[in-house]
Parts: sequence; structure tokens; C-alpha cells
Amino acid sequence: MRILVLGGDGYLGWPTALHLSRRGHDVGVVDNFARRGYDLEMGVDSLVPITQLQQRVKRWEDVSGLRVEPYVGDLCDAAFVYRLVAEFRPEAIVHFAEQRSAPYSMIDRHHAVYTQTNNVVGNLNLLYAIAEIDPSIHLVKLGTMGEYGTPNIDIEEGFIEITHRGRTDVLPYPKQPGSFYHLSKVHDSANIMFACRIWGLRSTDLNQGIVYGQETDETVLHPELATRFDYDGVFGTVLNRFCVQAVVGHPLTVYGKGGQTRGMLDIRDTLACVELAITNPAEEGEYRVFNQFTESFSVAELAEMVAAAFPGRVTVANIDDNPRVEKEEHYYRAAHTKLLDLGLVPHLLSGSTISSLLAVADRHRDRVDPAAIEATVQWRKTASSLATAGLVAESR
Ligand code: NAD
Ligand code: USQ
Repeated sequence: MRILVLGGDGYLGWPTALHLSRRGHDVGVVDNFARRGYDLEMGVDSLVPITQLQQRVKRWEDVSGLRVEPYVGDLCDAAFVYRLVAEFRPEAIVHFAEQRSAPYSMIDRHHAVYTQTNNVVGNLNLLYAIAEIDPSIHLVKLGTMGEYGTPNIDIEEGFIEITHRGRTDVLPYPKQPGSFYHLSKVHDSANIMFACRIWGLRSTDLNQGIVYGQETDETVLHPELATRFDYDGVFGTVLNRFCVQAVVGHPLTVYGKGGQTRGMLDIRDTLACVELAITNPAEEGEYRVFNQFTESFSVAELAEMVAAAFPGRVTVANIDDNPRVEKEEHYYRAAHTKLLDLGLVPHLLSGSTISSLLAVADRHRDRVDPAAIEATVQWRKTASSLATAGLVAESR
């Protein structure tokens, strides 16, 4: 199958592209290197060194004899998107290419606007290009479990049957996202669902949980095939961060009470889920949602698991002043059967998974910048932070 991987230079996009290439697909990799730019902006870097896209592509060809075709461009540039789709003629497009950090989107007005513009406009350009060039293309879009938030009822897979005043309908599950980034995914979902309804497009929205891990069958074949690994306070996700913190002797940064519970999955399962979605495409006009995670854990449980797997001493720092505004203790039960029904065999989180993550962190411990670990972005706004961001002036 001909498959475009948008965001193919990123943490998940690059290993997905290699996996699909090895599985015999013709793969194009698209990126504008925005992610590398955020590193420069924040003064941080991937823990594991990553090579430039052209070099990665060349190395993959040397190692595997297979070629993935690189395309450099911005999804917010409609002309680029149209050209890309018209030239490559994909049968499926996997769309990872968004600003994906909740803290980054909460830095200030500028970063919130950037995140929503980049994500929503890029996705909208893509929907138009698909509709006008080839509506049979299957769009596999990365969404997030965070679209649902943490309601006090079970979370369903995209839709919920509601009976209201004697009438019943199946409706999109209510969304209560926790950051302007997560909100951008909600807006994308609404736009995709609408495009499927009015233009007959086919799409799978993968509401993915938090991904952990860094190594896949393909990326371990050569150091220049490695994917990025973020541990900093803005882009690092919780379990990856805890493993790096344990290795460098930093107390594990559990925000608030630590009862925040999230769906999680191994990076190797991201690849498998995307492949399952592609090889079992949505029908014409169908908008479907898969909840893409395999297990859920609270932040405190994750800290305990890392402490148990680490051979040395680990301390846990409960950071009372949670930088985020979120429920710290809550009910959480989310359905996730659709990918299992398609044949997903999950890699569940075990002590040995954590040990292998700790080993990755240990190999690169010299590259850890302790200052980068601190959480610097606050969800709450004070009068002075609003003034600094220019919001007070703007609102006059
Ligand atoms: P990432 O930032 O490492 O990769 C995203 C890539 O998209 C980057 O290389 C970036 O340069 C590119 N990109 C961003 N905007 C672009 C644009 N306008 N045009 C072209 N390229 C652009 O992120 P990731 O962790 O690989 O996540 C990939 C996707 O999966 C995101 O959409 C994210 O929301 C979603 N997701 C990630 C996780 C996770 O734990 N990492 C969990 C759930 C969902
Ligand atoms: N947390 C800590 N300590 C830390 C880091 C995080 O306690 O050092 C807590 C956060 O407060 C939050 C939870 O851990 O309650 C998860 O935070 P995270 O940064 O690991 O994940 P999140 O911000 O939700 O975002 C990540 C990805 C995003 C994806 C999302 C999936 O960056 O792209 O959409 O996971 S989900 O969480 O299902 O929405």
C-alpha cells in the first residue's frame, strides 16, 4: 500500500514509517522539523541523539535495502499539501504532524494560538486535499485519550448512547480536555467527523494514550535509526521522565496527589495499532474512533513501578503545587476493545520493560540537563503573568 506518514521525523512518526516500510508498504515521510525547532526554542534536546531526516533515510536504505521518500514541508501550507497528495497518490495517510505537548500549549497566548492554528489548520488543509484529490484515501489521524478528560462515568470508544426525555441517540462522547493542546485534538475530531459526513471521506481517529519506550524492532538496527526521547518538563511524558529521573538521582516528580490516571501504551503497540487501522480501513463515509491504549495507571503507581525496577535508591517528590489544573483523584475506566478485536497483542508494562527504558536512560545519562527536568509551565495565570504575556494590553 502507498502510505504517507505525516510528522515522520517525530518520536512516533519515524519508527512508524520504518515499521510500515519493513512490512512492504511504499512509505513517504513528511515533516517541517517544527519539533526540532521547539528544542532550540526551549534550549533542550532529545536524550537519545537523533540524526537528520535525510541521513536517517539514507541509513535505513543501507540497513534494509528499503527506501522511504522524504518530503519537507508544512501542513499549514495548503499548496504543499495538495502537491504532496497529488504527487504521492497515497492510499492511506497517517497524520502525526501536530504540536503535541500540553505544557507547550499552555506557556502563553502565543503558544496556545500557535498550537491550535498549526494543528487545526494543518488538519483542515489535509481534509480538503483528500476530498478534492482522492476521497478514497483513508485518513488515520492521531488523536488523544485526553480529549475525553476524566469524567465520573465510563469512557466509551468515541460514541455514547444517550436516552434523553424518552428519545435515544448515539452521540459523540462528551469532551472535557485538559489543555489547549488537547482541545486542538477535539477540534480536529469534530472537523474530521464533519468531513466524513458531508464528503464521504473515510477516517480512523486513534485516541491514543501516553506512549512510553524508545526502541522498536527497526530503530535498534543502527544508532542512526534511533527515535527521539524527551525527558524535559515541557515535552517529556510521565513514564519516560520518571526513568530518566531515577537514573540521574532526581526525585520522581509526581504532580499533586498522583492519583491522575491515564491510558498508556508501549511505543511498539503504537506501530501495531496504526498498522491494524491501515490494513482494516474505515468504510467510505465512516468516521470511527479507536481508543489506543492497553492499560491504565495512576502517576503514583508509575512512580512506584519505576522505584521497584531501579536497582538503586529512588525518592519520590510529591509536588504539592501541581503546575497543571487537573483532577488528582478520580474515577477512570475507559473502553479499549476495538484494536484488540482487530488482533492487537499488547506489550504490557512490566518490570523488564521499565528496566529496558532505564537502560536507555543510563546509556545517555551524560546528556541529561538537570535544569531541563523542572516543570516550568503553569496552567494557572496570575495578573503578572497575564501582563507579561501582553494579554492585559491586548484586552484593552
Ligand atoms: P513529535 O512532536 O515527536 O512528532 C510530531 C512531528 O510532526 C514532529 O516531527 C514535527 O516536526 C511534525 N510537525 C508538527 N507540525 C507540523 C506541520 N505543521 N507540518 C509538518 N510537520 C509538522 O510528537 P509524537 O510524540 O511523535 O506524537 C505524534 C502524534 O501522536 C501527535 O499528533 C500527538 O498528539 C499524538 N500522540 C502522542 C502521544 C505521545 O505520548 N507521544 C500520545 C498520544 C497521542
Ligand atoms: N505528570 C506528573 N509528573 C511529571 C509529568 C507528568 O505527575 O513529571 C502527570 C501530569 O500532571 C498528568 C500525567 O502525568 O496528569 C500525564 O502527563 P504527560 O505529560 O505524561 O502526558 P500529557 O500531558 O497528557 O500528554 C501526553 C502527550 C500528548 C498525548 C497525551 C495522551 O504529550 O501528545 O496526547 O499524552 S493522553 O494523556 O491520553 O491525553
